[in-house]
Amino acid sequence: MNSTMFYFRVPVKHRGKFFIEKIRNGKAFFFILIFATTTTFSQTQTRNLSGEPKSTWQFRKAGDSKWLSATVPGTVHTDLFSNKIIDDPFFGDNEKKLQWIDTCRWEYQTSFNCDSTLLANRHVELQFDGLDTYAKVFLNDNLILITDNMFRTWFVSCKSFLKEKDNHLVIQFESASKKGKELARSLPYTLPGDEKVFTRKAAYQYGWDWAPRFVTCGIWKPVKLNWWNFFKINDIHIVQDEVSDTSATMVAEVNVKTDEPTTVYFKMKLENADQDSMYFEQPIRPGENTLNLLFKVKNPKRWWCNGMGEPFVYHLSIQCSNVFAKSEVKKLTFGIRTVQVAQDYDSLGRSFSFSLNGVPVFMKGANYVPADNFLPRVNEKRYSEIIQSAVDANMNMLRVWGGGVYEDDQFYNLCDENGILVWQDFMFAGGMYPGDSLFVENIRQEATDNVMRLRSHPCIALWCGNNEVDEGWHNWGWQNQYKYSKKDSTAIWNDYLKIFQDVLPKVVEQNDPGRLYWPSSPSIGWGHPESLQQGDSHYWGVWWGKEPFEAYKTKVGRFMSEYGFQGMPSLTTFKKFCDAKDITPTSFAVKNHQKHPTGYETIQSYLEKEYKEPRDFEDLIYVSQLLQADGIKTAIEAHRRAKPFCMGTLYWQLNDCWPVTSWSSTDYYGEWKALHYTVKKAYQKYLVSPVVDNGKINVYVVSDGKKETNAFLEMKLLDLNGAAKWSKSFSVEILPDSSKIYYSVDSAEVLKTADPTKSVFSVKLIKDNSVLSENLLYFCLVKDLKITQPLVTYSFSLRGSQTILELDSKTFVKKVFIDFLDMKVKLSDNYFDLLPGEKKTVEVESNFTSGELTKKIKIKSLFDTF
Ligand code: BMA
Repeated sequence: MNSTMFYFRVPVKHRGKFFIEKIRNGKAFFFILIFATTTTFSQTQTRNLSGEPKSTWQFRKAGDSKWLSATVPGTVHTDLFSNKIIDDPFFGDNEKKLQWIDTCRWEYQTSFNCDSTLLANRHVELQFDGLDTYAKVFLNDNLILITDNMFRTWFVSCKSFLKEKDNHLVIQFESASKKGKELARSLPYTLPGDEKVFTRKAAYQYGWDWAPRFVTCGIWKPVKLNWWNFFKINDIHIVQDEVSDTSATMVAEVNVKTDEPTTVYFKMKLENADQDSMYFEQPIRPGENTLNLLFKVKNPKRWWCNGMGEPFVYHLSIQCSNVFAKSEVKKLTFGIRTVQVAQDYDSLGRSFSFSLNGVPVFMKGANYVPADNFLPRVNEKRYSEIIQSAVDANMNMLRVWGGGVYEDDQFYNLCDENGILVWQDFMFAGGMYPGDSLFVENIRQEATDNVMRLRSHPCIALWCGNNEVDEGWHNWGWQNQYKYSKKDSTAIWNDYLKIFQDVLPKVVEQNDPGRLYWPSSPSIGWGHPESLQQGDSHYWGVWWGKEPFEAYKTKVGRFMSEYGFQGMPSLTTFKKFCDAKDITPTSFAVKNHQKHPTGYETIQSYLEKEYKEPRDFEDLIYVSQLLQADGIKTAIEAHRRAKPFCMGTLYWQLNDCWPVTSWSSTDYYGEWKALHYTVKKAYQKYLVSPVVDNGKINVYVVSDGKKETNAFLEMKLLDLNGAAKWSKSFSVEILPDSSKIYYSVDSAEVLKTADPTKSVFSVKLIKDNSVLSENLLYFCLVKDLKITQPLVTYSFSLRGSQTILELDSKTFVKKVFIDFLDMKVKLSDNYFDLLPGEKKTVEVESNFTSGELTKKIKIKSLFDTF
């Protein structure tokens, strides 16, 4: 494209709205002049006060005379820790000793200069991206802001309070838990959820069944100083209008604020598309103006989720100008895609099926919880490791759970770039909320701030009102527990309806129309049969209900948004929060790093059924991980086999906020538990899944592929020395987007006289010499398998630049665990069964040489725990 195209304003009416549309040529020279020469007042500038040039922030306990150095963004706990006032909050049972922190008031201060040019601007404002939670902000002794919601962004016009030298900014934090308790006392009844439901603060920080209680406070997001003269761009929202293969019509909804009538000009450029800059012109009125700039993207590339294609993200730059001034260049991204949720009535209930760009997609993923109790510690590297672990495990969706936070922009950017759709909860979980007008207004603002911040991300799939609030109210016996009168009960439920059926859906409708608002997850509690016929389900019959893993095979709903089982983190992780002498099941440290009231007992009761009693703590860790992986594998495969009845599975939970025994598949330090390797295989595009049903072995193949493909199905019954006792292979035409039994046989016919305790049924789906999916089926409990002393041999080699670890054994090996202890090593597979005579290839990613790896490697298998 050689010539530059220039456009000027012609408001056109389209679908009831006015758009500013491009027109060829016209005022070409004028536009060039505007953007090339308007430099007099380069305006809308921002300075980050958080850490400039190095942190000048200090903090102290209210009433103390001494100020200590602070990190902003940060939290009071991490500041106390880095000043060596407290020990590591995560270590041992320090949590118990640190509860005094949240009963105190804390103060932060900094000072900064503003040069005369800055002060000459008509507008100067302070922007607080996140204050946790009850704060009073003073600028040069003037109270300029009072806050009560950590999820909101606050802007304060402050020019009149500023001077050139030594501006003193002080932020005082009240105790959120005290404030919550005080608010709770103002109601005539007790709300489930204690003080936390009164405070708009991340609920998990009050303690959860996987989180410690650290009700922290502080300046948890950046503080900025903004200044401008003539106009300010408040917001840019990219909306998709019409899309065909050759063209997409998009609208940049730009919100601009001005003092005086003026004409603004926009220069817009798609940075990563072969298209010319676009120019727009529009007179604006004093106050806020929303301008709809219509633009086209030629031959648009769609955004696809992981496994379906490229998650293509467009990079757009926008600059605004009038004849006196121009704004900084704003950079933003967007994707071209549609996401819908079909809820069609059928003979079995009502579907719940996501489709992307009109194509139904089975959702494979997990629930995401905040990655730290002290959120400012989560940096871009940590976010990318977490999202990468989702991508590596073949996921296409994460649910941002409602007891945490609306995540940082970096999280959503990474989801956009990696094709991970986000089920976004609003931040309400497991309690009932007050409904007074102040509280409701606060929520409305919070929801508006966050919907506006996140709506242009292609990853956002739906907005969900809350986590387990509806379920709790209807199924957890709160009415009896709190002895509500009929009147109280009605009042509490009406408050629920106000927030989740009125305020939040309206915020979504107004700010992100077209995106589904789903009031509560799950839509129906797991005790009710209807929960498996419609909506999304949290199935906790396994774990909370103590039902066996087998129950996962039948308790399959339309969209499984939660289910889970705990596994312990690795010994390396235990060593990071425990003294060696405390690594015992009964130590305070180990007990404190299990937050479920009967967590270890529940693990033990399932373990006894399936496994032999582990010899020691190290074995317990390993076996607990195997158990967790067995359970969730059973669930995931059942969910996928039930496609298209079931169209999604998100297990509980992907990650942790501290080192703990929990339902997570990757721990606080990013280490993969056995479960995560298992998920990676269970979420492959093609899944071969053998299952015994009514005396028959049914071999399913599940395909998430959009095209028919042929492959080779190879099945064998092997004894534990590798001798084939039965075999069958044939080619199969795998139907697109399907789940189907491709082979069914009486298990007696396969087993014949074989000893079930010495047999394994192996099934492989092979295409062009590579294995698309493989799986094993056993005919007895793990503890009854007659496994013998394994003899694993292994070697490292290089394939190109890729380090390869090859393993084999003459006898069957159950659950090979390759351990490099404290060395950071990423493996393509781990915790697998090794069949006699079959070579297993594992890709190894690390900064170590083969020699170093050989020195450190430890190989363990289940036999070693007997
Ligand atoms: C689910 C979640 C969390 C909880 C988890 C494990 O219901 O929504 O509230 O941590 O169960 O108990």
